[in-house]
Amino acid sequence: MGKTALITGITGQDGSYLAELLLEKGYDVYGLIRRLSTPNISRIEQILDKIELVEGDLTDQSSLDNAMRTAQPDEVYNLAAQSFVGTSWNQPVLTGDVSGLGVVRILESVKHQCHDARVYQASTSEMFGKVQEVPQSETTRFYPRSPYGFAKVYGYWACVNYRESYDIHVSNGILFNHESPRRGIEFVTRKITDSVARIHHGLASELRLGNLDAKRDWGFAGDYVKAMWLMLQQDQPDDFVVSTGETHSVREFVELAFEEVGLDWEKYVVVDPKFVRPTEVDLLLGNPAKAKRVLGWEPKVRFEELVKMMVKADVERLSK
Ligand code: NAP
Ligand code: F7E
Repeated sequence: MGKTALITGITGQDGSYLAELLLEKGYDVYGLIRRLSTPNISRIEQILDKIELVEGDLTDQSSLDNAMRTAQPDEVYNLAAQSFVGTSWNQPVLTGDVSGLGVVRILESVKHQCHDARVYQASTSEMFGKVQEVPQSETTRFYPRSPYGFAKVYGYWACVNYRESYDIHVSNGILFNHESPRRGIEFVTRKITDSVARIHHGLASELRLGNLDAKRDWGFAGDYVKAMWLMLQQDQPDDFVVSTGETHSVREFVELAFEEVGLDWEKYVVVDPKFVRPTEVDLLLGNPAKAKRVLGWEPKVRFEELVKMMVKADVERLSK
């Protein structure tokens, strides 16, 4: 018999790629979806007839219990979060409630409704924050630099604790930044590629950004959801860094994106203090050796290809 998965955050970037991957593998896929005045289903429109949506919210325990009872999942992928670091300073309590306490609600629900389900928790390189060593691995000490970062550290340790206290098969994927044409428009990569496409089509004349010196280990979301799945196929739950092992600055991303449409970025980019954060994560560089060794996972899409893919998609979208 095929397996059943429940994905929280199915309407997000990763949720949509993961749902497609699991459908390809023959899973019955359930997705938790929260009530909004205008439904946000643009990323999953192409698979709506193949998945089941269950209403629920990470801040509401009974809705999570109901989702677990309805789906009876073999695997639970907890991808839902208030995931934008910038917003987390303006909404620190909400961020803690959804991205931190929400993890405990999921674990409680699994404990009571479907104890044998395997759980994936969307942990993050933002937990390393002000990095204590380079590159960062599973043993690097955390030093979060935002309300998002410290909410995720709470969620991470909740998973470790439920694994040890209740024998729940729960794994943390410590994923470094991963992007795609489906990335939310507020994140820097997509903000850049969308603006490059607008400038290319004559729809905009400048791009306002914050810190161009920040460095990130950027990969492709389509590659990273495969690592999530692989983690839940292991007999033993564990924690894994998922990254490319390369780091690039925001400035490098900008240069390459403008180059793709034959423009000189320095004529269009304006540094605006409005986009500079109260505390910055200056440098992220992950060591994915354990994911390679244990899971056999490696990223396929490299930095240049990722930038090209995203610029191309935005140029095509806006030409319609
Ligand atoms: P995303 O595009 O922002 O998607 C977040 C999802 O969470 C959306 O489906 C959103 O639903 C849902 N959500 C938000 N608040 C919720 C609530 N209260 N109850 C239920 N659902 C809620 O994020 P992503 O890039 O796909 O990332 C997926 C997960 O990985 C997140 O947990 C993120 O923190 C983590 N992560 C991301 C990266 C990255 O680089 N992308 C790296 C490491 C970790 P709506 O559509 O209704 O808003
Ligand atoms: O910022 C700098 C900004 O918002 C990247 C989330 O998926 O990855 C993501 O978090 C860098 C930062 O992503 C602008 O200061 C400059 O240094 O694209 P971002 P993030 O904060 O790294 C981690 C792994 C997650 O877990 C999160 O959920 O770019 N930057 N100028 C800017 N950033 C934005 N957004 N906008 C700017 O104008």
